[in-house]
Amino acid sequence: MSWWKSAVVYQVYPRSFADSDGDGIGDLAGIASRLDHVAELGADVLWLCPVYPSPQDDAGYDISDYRAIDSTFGTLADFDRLLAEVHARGMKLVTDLVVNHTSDEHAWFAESRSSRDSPRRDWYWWRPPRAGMEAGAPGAEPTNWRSAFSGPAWELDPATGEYYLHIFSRKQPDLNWETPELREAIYEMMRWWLERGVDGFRMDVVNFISKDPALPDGRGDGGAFVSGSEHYICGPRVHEFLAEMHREVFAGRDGLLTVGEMPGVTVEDARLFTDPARAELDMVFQFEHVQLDQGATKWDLRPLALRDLKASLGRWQAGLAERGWNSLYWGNHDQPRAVSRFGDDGEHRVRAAKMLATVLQMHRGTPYVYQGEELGMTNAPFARLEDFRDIESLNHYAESVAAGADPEHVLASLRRMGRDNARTPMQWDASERAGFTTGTPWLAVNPNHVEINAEAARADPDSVFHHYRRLIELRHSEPVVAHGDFTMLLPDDERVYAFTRRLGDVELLVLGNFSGAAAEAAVPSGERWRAAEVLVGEAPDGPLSLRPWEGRVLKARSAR
Ligand code: TEU
Repeated sequence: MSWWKSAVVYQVYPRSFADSDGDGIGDLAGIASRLDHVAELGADVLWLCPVYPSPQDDAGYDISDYRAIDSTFGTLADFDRLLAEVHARGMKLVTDLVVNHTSDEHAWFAESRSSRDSPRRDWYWWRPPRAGMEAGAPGAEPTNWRSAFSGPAWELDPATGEYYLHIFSRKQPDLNWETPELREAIYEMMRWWLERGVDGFRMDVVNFISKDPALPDGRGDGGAFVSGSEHYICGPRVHEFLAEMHREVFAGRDGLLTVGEMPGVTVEDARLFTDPARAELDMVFQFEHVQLDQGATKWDLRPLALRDLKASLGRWQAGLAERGWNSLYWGNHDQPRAVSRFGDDGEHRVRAAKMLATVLQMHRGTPYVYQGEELGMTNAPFARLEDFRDIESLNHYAESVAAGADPEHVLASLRRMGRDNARTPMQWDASERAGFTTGTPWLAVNPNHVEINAEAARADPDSVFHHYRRLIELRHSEPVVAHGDFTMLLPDDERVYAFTRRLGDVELLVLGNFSGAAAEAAVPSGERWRAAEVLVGEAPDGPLSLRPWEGRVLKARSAR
């Protein structure tokens, strides 16, 4: 029963959605008070980023207790109320499951680090210093792996003289999934949330959970430390673990959605993860299309070539056509704002935001809308380092400036790629704090909220918001959108994104102009399409003529 094939997911980043108590940080009661916005959009599922107790070293992705709510966000009673409110609107609630690592303040880690013979020692990855070296000496880390948040992926615990592995911050020690008791504890916790009524999980970096237990050094020459990710991305037991999780947690339960976040996953692996016959996950988030404008690291900015975008997304469409399923996204809490990154956030902002929505939502797969995307929210005008909050950006700045990089150059890349762009408060109205809080927001409100906000968007029938609403409605009412096949057209066109979808005798042609100049879509069977019905958008200059950043969907019936 794949109900999620015709569903659209709306992602809520709780810190930045709505603050009910004036402390400047969003909370569960705030989300509950704004649910009608999501319901009106027509979303079927709400994905809630982590709200568990956390020292907030990585904005909640460092969890210190899996079965409670951080007091910043509210209480378990608030969670239950939110869940009931979501269900009352006919929507489902999917929570974030972060089980590649915990916080170093989780009771499991406290026990694990307490001594070398702690019964929970093997719940994390502990290793002695590199052979022949003194603990704490430069280069004595057990492997040369780098942390995703700069510096080595190992931290020395002086009390026991061993290092623990942390792929993310040093306050996010990696769990050791080789230990059966740890896996059982996680499954039990997941069942606890399902019994509470949640409808599934978005699983954080879940393709990192199986490491090569030999922990070999990483390959390549990036200086003293290299990624090492070839030893933990889709590691040797990852399919086994996810199949086991499915048996232990999901088997026999209906109506759920599971999506694995998987940096570095290939199409071939994704097909295995999402093949229903294998019973692992419903879908995965892949990262290829959000790395095409990046070089060796995410801070290495490169212009995006539309041909590369089409080649990549087209390959994913083809690769998961027969077996498996795609999730579709332009942005989330880790990515810059879509309209600023892939479109135009100046003169053509509204048209570009609509075009991006049209193109993405008409792909085959389950679309994810990140909060504010439905308003065409943009990147933020961060001026100085002090304007940023994210650990990834702050650590990267400190490391590269210490290594001699030009601070202005580093700041420029933070402005473009930094995760705080996606995390500025949701823009509800034109008032001073955008209707997000009555206090001081934890991250500054984008000054453009006076123009870009939900209140204005809902009042304007031509807004980005109403465009999203119509696209979601279309997915619900036109079976070809969810179930049709997919054919990419014009792979070499540098400006026009074009593809068809077909189911039975219904065919859609989807067009997007990824440029600031007018463009003609030179698609095959042009005559037929010129006579077709305009299903989404307008066509003042003709069905195949696109204004700057314009998107469109045409519908035809074949005579077969
Ligand atoms: O992100 C995983 C991830 O690999 C990246 O998207 C990450 O955000 C980083 O920018 C790499 O450059 C997930 C969460 O979505 C993210 O918010 C967490 O920080 C991370 O895992 C650790 O839990």
